Amino acid sequence: MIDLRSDTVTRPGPEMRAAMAAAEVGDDVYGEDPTVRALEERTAELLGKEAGLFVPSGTMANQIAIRTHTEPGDEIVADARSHILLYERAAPTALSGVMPRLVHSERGVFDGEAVRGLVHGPLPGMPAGLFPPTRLLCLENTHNAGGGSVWPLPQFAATVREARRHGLRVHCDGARLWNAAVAAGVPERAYADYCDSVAVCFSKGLGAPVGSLLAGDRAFIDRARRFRGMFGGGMRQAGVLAAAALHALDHNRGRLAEDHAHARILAAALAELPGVSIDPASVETNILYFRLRGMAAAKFGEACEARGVRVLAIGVDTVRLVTHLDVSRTAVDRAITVFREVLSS
Ligand code: TLP
Repeated sequence: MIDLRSDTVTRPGPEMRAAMAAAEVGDDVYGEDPTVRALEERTAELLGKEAGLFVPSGTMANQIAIRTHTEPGDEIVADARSHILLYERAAPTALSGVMPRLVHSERGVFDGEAVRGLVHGPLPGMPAGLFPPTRLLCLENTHNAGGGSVWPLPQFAATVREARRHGLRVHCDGARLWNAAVAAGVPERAYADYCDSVAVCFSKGLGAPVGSLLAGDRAFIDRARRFRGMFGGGMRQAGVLAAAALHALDHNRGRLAEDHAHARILAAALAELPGVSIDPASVETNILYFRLRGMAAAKFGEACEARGVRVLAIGVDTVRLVTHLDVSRTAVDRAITVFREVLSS
């Protein structure tokens, strides 16, 4: 089976499993797991931050960040189709009691003006303290629902600058910051330098089975540790998982450009097929979306699955494909053959 639903579907290979089996471990809630510590230090350094906190998932990393930056009754600003607002089960309201204010953008990438428009200014004649404080800006890079889009670094910097002007703190959902860095040709920390906190995932393009990390300054991470415990994310001998993440950093970060090339090949082939709408030029990293005319996405998905290719029917007429470690060039060619068969049958 060729699984193009997500880059979360990768399975650890023999070398990664060997690294996991050999990991030195301890009770991480006591701070005694040397492999977790090594991962936290290494990733924080890579992101140019003082400290890191290993957590089970990207969702938890984002939600701990929101809880740590805010107090109930605050507002946060995020793209309307950000993962934080679209796919995290209303956690910002349920767990942090914050009010989300939405930026409506084309591909999840916007500018300072959009932020400025959502921050309340003092209004003469209105009571002081009428509006809740707007505390946090959340940016996503790459942007999943935006089609794996990459923030151009100067635009990222300018948007953050405007947010700072209004006293906002800044969190980056960098589940796929690795991909953004490769596509933009800059180190991850070039983006991270502008942010107070960054969440990165090891379980997506990097191919580890589990694990994400939240990075920030020491005081932020100390406070975040409290909320990791509150949200049930304290793990014990988590070194077996951290070892997989360290292995992923060493071996799988350097190959992400291959996934991006595979996504471009898929997009170019799809653009030639009847009944498919896709702009190949919009494919910047390892995620692509296309629309179908004349066939429901779910039906397309079933027909592909019957031929050994899994895709994600993400809407009535929209399909998502994600390339990753376990999708070879041969698999890409096979998937294209299957798409052609299904759409011409
Ligand atoms: N995204 C998953 C699904 O939830 C949609 C996927 O298959 O793409 N931030 C971003 C930008 C993400 O894409 C994801 C996962 C997360 C956070 C959450 O990570 P996990 O699944 O580890 O909680």
